[in-house]
Amino acid sequence: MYKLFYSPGTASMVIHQLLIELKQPFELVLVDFAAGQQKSADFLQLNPQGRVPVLVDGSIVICESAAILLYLTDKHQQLAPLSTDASRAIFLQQVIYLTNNLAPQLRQWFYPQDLGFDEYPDAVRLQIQHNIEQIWQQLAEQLTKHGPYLLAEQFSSADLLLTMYMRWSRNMPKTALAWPALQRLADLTRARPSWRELYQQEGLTEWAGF
Ligand SMILES: N[C@@H](CCC(=O)N[C@@H](CS)C(=O)NCC(=O)O)C(=O)O
Repeated sequence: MYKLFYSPGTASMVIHQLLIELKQPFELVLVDFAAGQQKSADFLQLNPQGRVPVLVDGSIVICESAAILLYLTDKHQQLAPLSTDASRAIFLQQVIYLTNNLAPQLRQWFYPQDLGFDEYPDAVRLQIQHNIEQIWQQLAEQLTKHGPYLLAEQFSSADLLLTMYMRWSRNMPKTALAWPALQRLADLTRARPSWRELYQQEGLTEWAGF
């Protein structure tokens, strides 16, 4: 059985929802951020970065949400095109684009201490906000032309990843839902039974969409 180290509403969400979608048995292990458990010696042995998610599959320990996503979709051959499918390249591109471009900007927004600040000076905060909004704009343009999903008509785990990132923008000055094509994708993901189950299991309420 998989073991997922998680914290509600954080980067572990996408893996949690994916495991529900894949109908795989898993055990959830709460990493209590308020108690600083992500920096405990035991947890640092699993992930020296002190971050969730971490997935344990027997003797295999995997960190990094995108890597876990690719590992699980390959292993179960669901929610991602197979390596022989024409859409595989675009799937990889979408996942890597999100994790290499959007995720670091969001991390900066929420973790000023990563850059040595307690709170950002206005100019820095505005620049990060601008960078994030530019990415929403690029994604929205793409989805307007070739949506509603990141693989056009084909729903995939990349959409779960993007929806998680969109959720994090809910209290930003301009949320991802300001772009209709992004709102459409978010609504499609949020209409899935796995989303409701995820919310119940993590005790989430905000941005439920149901
Ligand atoms: N690149 C990593 C980022 C993971 C990450 O930043 N997780 C955050 C929660 S969203 C975390 O564990 N934060 C705890 C901390 O930094 O102390 C991934 O995608 O898995």
